[in-house]
Amino acid sequence: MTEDILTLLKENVIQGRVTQDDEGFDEGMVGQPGVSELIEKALAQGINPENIVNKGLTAGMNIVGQKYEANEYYIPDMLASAEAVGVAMEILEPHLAKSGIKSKGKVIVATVKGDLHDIGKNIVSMLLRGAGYIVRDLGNDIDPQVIIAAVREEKPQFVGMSALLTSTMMHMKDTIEALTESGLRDKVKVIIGGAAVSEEFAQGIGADGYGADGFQAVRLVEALSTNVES
Ligand code: B1M
Repeated sequence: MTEDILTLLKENVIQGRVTQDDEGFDEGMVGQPGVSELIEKALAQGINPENIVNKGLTAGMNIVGQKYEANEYYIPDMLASAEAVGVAMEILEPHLAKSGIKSKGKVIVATVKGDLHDIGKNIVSMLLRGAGYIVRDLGNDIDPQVIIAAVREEKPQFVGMSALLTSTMMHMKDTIEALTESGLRDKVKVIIGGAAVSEEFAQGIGADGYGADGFQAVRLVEALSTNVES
């Protein structure tokens, strides 16, 4: 029974179905329970929230990632799945806290100053949440000093910045310099991403890593976590 619900959950993440009213990627699924109904059902049956996240949500998003890399899924499909996971995580959040599952760490995420592109950053935030991190999303058009203040106050292990414009990407460098000037640079790992930037750029500005997509961002944070105190 547990496995059935988790399998259904995984399939509905892949289908990008938030509720029973949604069509889904394959269509014709209206009326069948979506992710939100399945999460409620799983919780009512006492299924461990950690299994719900790992075997349902994250397992589903892993398949979505494979489909995206294989050009079988496009960005709207990925967004639908990411939204389903986001809704699921909102329902699960209080239960995760209650069940005593330790979060894997905290990540402050922002699109840099002058840049209003937030779709990619939102995907990264949702995937990180799905992978078990607490994400504080500062939004878009975020001044370096706002990031510094958030690091000081919230003491995250990671800062993640996104930039889509060649005219705004240098604010990533400004932010890293501001972290250094504030004596906070060695307290956080900095990862960056977005269409304007690259691995080479990340190295050039002294970031700790670059993620080409949301899944790479999660893998990067997981890899860097082994070197970070929580
Ligand atoms: Co604009 N825009 N845009 N735009 N826009 C681009 C980026 C552009 C490449 C289009 C083009 O000309 N071909 C171009 C930039 C050129 C350049 O700088 N070299 C451009 C421009 C010029 C502009 C304006 C200046 C246009 C104007 O007004 N004249 C203006 C600037 C506004 C501003 O920011 N100040 C502008 C405005 C907009 C809209 C508001 C209309 C809208 C944004 C809506 C929104 O985000 N809420 C928009 C859009 C939609 C785009 C395109 C078409 C799509 C961007 C997107 O959402 N991609 C874009 C062209 C393109 O990229 N094909 C374009 C989907 C998203 C999932 O991908 O964000 O790359 P992406 O995120 C990926 C990865 O990059 C990675 O993971 C994500 C998921 O896989 N990733 C990270 C992202 N952040 C990460 C962080 C990480 C790790 C990975 O770690 C922390």
